[in-house]
Amino acid sequence: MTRHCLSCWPHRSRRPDGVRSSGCPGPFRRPLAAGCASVLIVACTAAAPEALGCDGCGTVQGSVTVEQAALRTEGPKHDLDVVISLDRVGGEDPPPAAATAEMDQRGLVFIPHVLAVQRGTTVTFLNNDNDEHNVYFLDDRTGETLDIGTWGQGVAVDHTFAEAGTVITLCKLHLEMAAYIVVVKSPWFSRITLDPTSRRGAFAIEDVPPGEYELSVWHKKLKQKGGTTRVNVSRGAAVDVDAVITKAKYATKTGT
Ligand SMILES: [Cu+2]
Repeated sequence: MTRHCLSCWPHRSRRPDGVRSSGCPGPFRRPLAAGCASVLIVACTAAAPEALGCDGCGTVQGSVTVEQAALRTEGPKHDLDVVISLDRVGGEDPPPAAATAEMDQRGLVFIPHVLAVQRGTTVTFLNNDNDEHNVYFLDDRTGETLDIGTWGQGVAVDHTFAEAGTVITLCKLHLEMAAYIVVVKSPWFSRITLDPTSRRGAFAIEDVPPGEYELSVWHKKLKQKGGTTRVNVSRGAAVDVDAVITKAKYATKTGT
């Protein structure tokens, strides 16, 4: 997450006619303050992830099942979204992607409710309501907040998430609005929606280079039972992982 870089806030506004204008003039062109150097690097030097379409890559696939926990299965803030991600063990993740994603505000709801992106991704925040909306971030780990502004219908503001972590996304004008941006380190991740009846969902992460990884399962309320799972991907192989998420008190790793 790009925290508190207000002097070089890398957002742009999009006018209702669709033409982007600079709401923070020249953040990518002028010299940045020292604390913002990482923003410039992320924006300008990101390379295509090596994972995409690589020879000999494997697939990590499987399922996520809920145990011993109730789930909200309906409404815009349901509990069915899960993010599965892989972190390479003892090696570098590919450089942050210069990717883009969108989060809309429509009908007083953030859409999607859970957005997963690789660090370095620029998210465009849209407003498709007649009302003004605000966007501010609450870092789930540090408790730090960042308000990126309030704007009306048809305007869009970009924000680049440079650090991995969970960013709770809120609107100061509509306290019922909430979303989660799950910023992961690597390009190997998948967001799935659990089936509300079976409380289970399948996932497949493709184009994973051979090597060792830690598989993490993120859910806004529940924890991965036993903690992260070590996964070894062989050349061209598919690895099956069946993960469980449950209440934190049941998730603690035992017997180790
Ligand atoms: Cu709002």
